[in-house]
Amino acid sequence: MPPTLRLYAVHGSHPCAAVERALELKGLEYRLLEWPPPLHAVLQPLLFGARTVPAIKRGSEKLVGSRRIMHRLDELAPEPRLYPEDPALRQRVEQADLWGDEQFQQVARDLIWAGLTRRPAALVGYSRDAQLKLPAPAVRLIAPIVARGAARLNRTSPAKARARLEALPAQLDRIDAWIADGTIGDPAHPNAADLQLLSTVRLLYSMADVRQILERRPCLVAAQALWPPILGELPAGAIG
Ligand SMILES: N[C@@H](CCC(=O)N[C@@H](CS)C(=O)NCC(=O)O)C(=O)O
Repeated sequence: MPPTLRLYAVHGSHPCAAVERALELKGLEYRLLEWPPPLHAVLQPLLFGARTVPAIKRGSEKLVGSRRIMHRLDELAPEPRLYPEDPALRQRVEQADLWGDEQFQQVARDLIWAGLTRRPAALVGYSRDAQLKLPAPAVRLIAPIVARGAARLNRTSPAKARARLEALPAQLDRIDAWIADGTIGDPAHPNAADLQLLSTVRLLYSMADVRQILERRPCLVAAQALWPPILGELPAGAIG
């Protein structure tokens, strides 16, 4: 029997949602383990030698990072492919995936943690379907500390969030162009770049200050075809 695959995640993390969807698409069995933040910052380095999630463990094999994991999943279960076989298309998907991992993911982290620092009570909504069920008053109590800690880890601030918001339309244009040229956006065959980019779009849409920028965009439609909306909401005025 193959070893059980364990996915280590933090609830609400967009790259974790991307990897989880990849596992589902491939029909791979897995166990999800959600660290309650900020415990991940202590426990992930002990277990994986790195602080970030997603990470997977399969027997003695350990991997950290959404792109490394998705490449490995293509080896473990080749169909349906996350990285296309056609070399030209694969190159485009790899490029979009890389940009999503190294640039675009951080936009959502900078916005959400800056926003939650100003409106910590919103963390209650985002935690509603977490593995660790804490009563709402307990989440409300720890939310300011969690938000401030995460904002510090991500080096974000209200000023940085405002700058991120201004730069966002051009970044969404880039994703919509990848949909237009067929790099991503085939709902019947989501690839690694779909999961990487659209998981971030989905998280962005949970923030009221960002919604207007996303409305009617092809990337929002594509994200909504892959996932139901996120339960939480960052209220208007939290950013900006
Ligand atoms: N870009 C990397 C990093 C992911 C990343 O930064 N994940 C965040 C959650 S969305 C995290 O682990 N943050 C915790 C921390 O930095 O301590 C990936 O896709 O795996």
